[in-house]
Amino acid sequence: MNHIATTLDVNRIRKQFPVLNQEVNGKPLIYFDNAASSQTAKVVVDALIKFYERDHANIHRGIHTLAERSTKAFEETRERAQQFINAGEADEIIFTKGTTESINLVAQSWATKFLKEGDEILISQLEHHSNIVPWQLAAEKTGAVIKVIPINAAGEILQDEYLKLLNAKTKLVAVNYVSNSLGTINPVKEMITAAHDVGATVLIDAAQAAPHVKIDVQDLDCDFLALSSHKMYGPTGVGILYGKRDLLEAMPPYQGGGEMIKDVSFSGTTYNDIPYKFEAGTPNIGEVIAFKFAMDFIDEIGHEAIQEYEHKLLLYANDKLKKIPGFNPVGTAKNKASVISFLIDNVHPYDLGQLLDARGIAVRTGHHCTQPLMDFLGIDGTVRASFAVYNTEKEIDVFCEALDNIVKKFS
Ligand code: 7TS
Repeated sequence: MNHIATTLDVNRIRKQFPVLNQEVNGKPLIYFDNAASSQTAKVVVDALIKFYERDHANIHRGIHTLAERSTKAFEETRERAQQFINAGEADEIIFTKGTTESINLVAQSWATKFLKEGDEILISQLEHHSNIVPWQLAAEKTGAVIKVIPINAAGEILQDEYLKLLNAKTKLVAVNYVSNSLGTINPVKEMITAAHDVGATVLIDAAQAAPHVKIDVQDLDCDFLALSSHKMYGPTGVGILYGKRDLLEAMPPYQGGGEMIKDVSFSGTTYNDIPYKFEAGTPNIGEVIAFKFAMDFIDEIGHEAIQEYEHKLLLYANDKLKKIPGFNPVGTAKNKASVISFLIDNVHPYDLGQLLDARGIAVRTGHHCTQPLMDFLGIDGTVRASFAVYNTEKEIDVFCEALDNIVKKFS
């Protein structure tokens, strides 16, 4: 692998993202909507093109050369993902279409088998709808009850309150590693240990953590972990569910169809071993294959270098933004990823989003699929700028200058 230098060289990294070299509304594009979806690295796009131009065949089903090629590359991504999150074995990696599907898989398969009336599911006030609604559906089916771990005004989970909520009835704790709306990095390792002390199973929503933080599922000792490729410079339509082998083996299938069976007859069907038991039907083969290159891309730069660089961008932006009249940060946790949510006095977030877009700057506005969090904060939404490894201080300068101009127009 020789695309990226071992130390972070942003100019070299930007060469992997030709999409950034374009004008939007007559201005150079500044892409600060990375928490929603990051841009796709060229090595990933090249792998996708190669698959569709040369290797396309269905997997696990044919003995012809193309089928063998695609099956081999598909399974290589599983091994790469195992390595990327340090899972004990590749069979503990299930391909899904993203974090949402990974969580729904656990909520439908594990939860409906193992939860019963009166059991408690703990989630935090910080969760994305994808880590709320599947549990509401599971609670409706099983009679389990959802309890919410409170947070403080800075957007940090109140650990004392969390410990108080844990009890013998707690069967599942499902929390995010990094908050998409506020960027809070949660102390998930400690939270997992405390949950295990009362015998609870833990799912970590790592959708926002995966591009920024080194994930080690064995060190964390989480039972399940979910992530999405499209937030990691990879293709859309691919995600991972990591699960410990004993849990996955005890779970019923999530969907029925081809590939997830051993034998089918009208008198009964026997299911395949993990991970195939949970991979019914033809998956996003090319996208899974290309996802490997996204993990290579991240690992070549290195999580340490990524975190250091992005933290520098965060501090730089914080420093400049606080000088803008009427700027109010939303979410000021001590331990934060490179996400800045904010409001500006007397300017609606939606207007800000549009006026920034008119200047070529992409940010996200709204509730960011965290309505319960917005309710807690007493707001409808925020403007969110989220930085990736290809963003620069110069872009932050242009962004702050644009905001300053917009604010002046409104005052
Ligand atoms: N969990 C978290 C913490 C997320 O940030 C997201 C997506 C999801 C789950 C769902 O991921 P998906 O890949 O299955 O869609 N977050 C966002 C966001 O902040 N803006 O757009 C999508």
